[in-house]
Amino acid sequence: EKTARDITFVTCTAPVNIAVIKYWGKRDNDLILPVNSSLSVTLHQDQLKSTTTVACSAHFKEDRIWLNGKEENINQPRLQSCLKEIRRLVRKRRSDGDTSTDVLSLSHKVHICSENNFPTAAGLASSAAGYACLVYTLSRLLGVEGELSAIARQGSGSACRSMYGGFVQWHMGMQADGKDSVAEQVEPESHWPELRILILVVSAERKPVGSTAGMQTSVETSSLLKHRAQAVVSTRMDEMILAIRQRDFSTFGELTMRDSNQFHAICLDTYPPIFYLNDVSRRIISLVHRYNHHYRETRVAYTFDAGPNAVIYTLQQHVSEFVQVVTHFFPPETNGGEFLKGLPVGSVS
Ligand code: 2P0
Repeated sequence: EKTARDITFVTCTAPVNIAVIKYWGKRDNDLILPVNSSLSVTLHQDQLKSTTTVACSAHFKEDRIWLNGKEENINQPRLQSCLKEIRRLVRKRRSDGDTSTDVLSLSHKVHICSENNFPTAAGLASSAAGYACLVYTLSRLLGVEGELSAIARQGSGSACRSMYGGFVQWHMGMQADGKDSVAEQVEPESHWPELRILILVVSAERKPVGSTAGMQTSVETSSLLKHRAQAVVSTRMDEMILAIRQRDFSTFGELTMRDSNQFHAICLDTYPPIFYLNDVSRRIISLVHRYNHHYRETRVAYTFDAGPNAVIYTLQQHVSEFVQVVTHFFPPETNGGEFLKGLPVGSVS
């Protein structure tokens, strides 16, 4: 935290998270309450991340926001929800009798500057890191504590999981007000230091159907989505948490691939169908299965979000060989890929 004349500002960073049990579908669109719980791994702090500075001053006339250097509309409902909820916590702290100077005036306006160190268009969970970072930075600037993941959730569902490092579960919750729809750390990043994430960028193009619109159509039309929420995720979540606790990569990897496949099956079951995977994505899926079959062991697992890019989970000892295999079948000069990285898991700070 720094003070330049009468401006107070704070800068924080938050990493991207990659789900191994996917969130797809809301039961409440305004509060962003999901139809099922999900689980993800947060990347390391110095990898793919958002950096946000929030400044506060009595001289600012209105709240403003810049994303990657360009001013954006501050009146977006999700942004307004986050600002409103943080200011509600400030008011609560005030009404609880706290008059310390780090609780800044409620009448002060904020200026927000947020940047990603990765291409937003690549569909790599930019909203998750962005909203997690915004909410955390605001909370530091305004000196408030509380259930911040429930606030980040109202910016973007998956953002609540980037509030913690390591292995993070987003509990769907039962309440209509969403107070119990929060993220919780299952294990810290130090629990499984050999785990690695590779991102295979198949295309940096913007996705044709955004997650918010896509999952809404899925909720309205897919019976597979209902089946998954009612009969699959709960058991799979227990198995996944056990696999993580036991550092059982084989089970972790199989569950991750099955869950990615079921999510994309829901996309096909949506009417009209949504296609996020392309031919290169499907070739990567086949390659991973062939590779694992060769060793008669699940050494590598893929997962795909709302786009064609593959995220690969594996262990440190298999990274260099698998990267060689990938570059053999997808030579860098022909695949149009922009980067190929081995990223350790990490935490938010
Ligand atoms: C996930 N995805 O669990 C899943 C897998 C995409 C596929 O969370 O409407 O951007 O802002 O709550 O969080 C993307 O959904 O959607 C997402 P909103 P969000 O990571």
